[in-house]
Amino acid sequence: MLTENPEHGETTATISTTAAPGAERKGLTKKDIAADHPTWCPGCGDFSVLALYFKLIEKRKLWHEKITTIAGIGCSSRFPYFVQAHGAHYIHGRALPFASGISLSRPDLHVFAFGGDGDAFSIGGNHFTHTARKNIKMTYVVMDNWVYGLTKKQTSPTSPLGFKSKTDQWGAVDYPINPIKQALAAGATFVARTTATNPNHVLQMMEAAMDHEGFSFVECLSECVEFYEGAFDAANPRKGGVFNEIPKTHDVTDDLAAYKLAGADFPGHFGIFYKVNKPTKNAKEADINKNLSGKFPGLKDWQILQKSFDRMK
Ligand SMILES: Cc1ncc(C[n+]2csc(CCOP(=O)(O)OP(=O)(O)O)c2C)c(N)n1
Ligand code: SF4
Ligand SMILES: [Mg+2]
Repeated sequence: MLTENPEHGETTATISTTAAPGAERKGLTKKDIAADHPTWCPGCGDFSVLALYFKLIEKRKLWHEKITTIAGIGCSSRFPYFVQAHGAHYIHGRALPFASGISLSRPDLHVFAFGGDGDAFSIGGNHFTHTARKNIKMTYVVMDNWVYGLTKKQTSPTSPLGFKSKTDQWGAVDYPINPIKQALAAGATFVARTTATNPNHVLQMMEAAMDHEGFSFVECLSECVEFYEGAFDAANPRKGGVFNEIPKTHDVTDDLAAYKLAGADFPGHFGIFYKVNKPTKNAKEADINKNLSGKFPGLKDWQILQKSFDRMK
């Protein structure tokens, strides 16, 4: 498959690897998964997230044909270009509807979506809400850098008050959203927070998210060294900050406790805020399909659908 981004005119080839019949299939190595050389600025936090995604694929022996990597538009959303696997760099803010279609039609795949704070919470804000409330099975990692990086420094929905940007030359006046609170309020069934400067923790959160049966959301702080340098120093012990994990006593099934925890001043807490099991839209639709196909033995799905359309005429 060849994916193309009309905005940047780039293309990337994606491959599927199969072993010869009878031969044992080896796990993918980083060499098998790495595609184009990432075009991010040296020092960008997004490199770390990509490296850990490769690690996840290697560790969990995910084959090319079993994963898909989807993103919207932004620096962070260039992600699928750098992964040698099936995926798409889609429309700004629309990664989740695209990923939803894949998830609902291909329950055998692990669907991963990546994006930035602008992509997720500005233009894609409504899609975030509805994908979360429908509990569509996928993992969504938002690389939050508190700024629009690709378009060279505009205020994003997570930029703090007073942030000076091209759209707020005198400092941001709009109250920022809190991604964790947003995800909880929307109905996400797995909500976690991590930071690109703590690789082990990023991998841990991505693995737990992938194993969750439902919509799993991970906010990953990822510094834009070009337009918001030092934004997350307070969360980085190597820069004199603190990395506070969520207290072990926290009950991850308690949404109110999670909401309260998410309200802590920056740098706040890192880890899994919320995790509950609730039927997914995938499972509910599969049930509907099963019941209907029982009523129309011998008919294919599209023929049953056609019958419904014919009745509506
Ligand atoms: C419909 C549409 N509106 C606006 C843009 C311009 N645009 C591209 S990326 C972007 C924001 C990117 O910010 P973010 O999602 O935070 O990603 P980052 O670059 O910071 O990783 C904007 C406004 C666009 N590509 N399409
Ligand atoms: S502009 Fe910022 S977000 Fe974009 S690649 Fe450079 S450092 Fe990363
Ligand atoms: Mg951003």
